[in-house]
Amino acid sequence: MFHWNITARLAALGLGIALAAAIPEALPAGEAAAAANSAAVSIDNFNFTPPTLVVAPGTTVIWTNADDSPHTVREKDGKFKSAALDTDDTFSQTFAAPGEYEYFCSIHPRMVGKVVVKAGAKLSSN
Ligand SMILES: [Cu+2]
Repeated sequence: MFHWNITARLAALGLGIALAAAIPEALPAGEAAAAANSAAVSIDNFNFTPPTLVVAPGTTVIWTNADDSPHTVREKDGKFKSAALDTDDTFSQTFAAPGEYEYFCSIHPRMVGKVVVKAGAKLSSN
């Protein structure tokens, strides 16, 4: 009779994980400019304020829901749309192309607003 005393040794796996985490040290100039150029729309008391916002191309518009009710921000042709925003939630959209962007709240369609993007527009202050 043979008794096979087998020692199973797990070879340590040499996992050569090459973490190619290329983290850019600086944003491209265009993104930095966009980040610096932002405008705010408040959603309060079932209104978008200001109802019409005029911005320069490249501006990021940030909507903040200051209401207790959920709201959405939805462009009428679906160019952009937010998820339902709860209180204090925000939605951002950067506008590169000049034009008029009408939007509404899909939960309360009577709530409407507009972003006008045109070259040379001053940054609106609320
Ligand atoms: Cu709403």
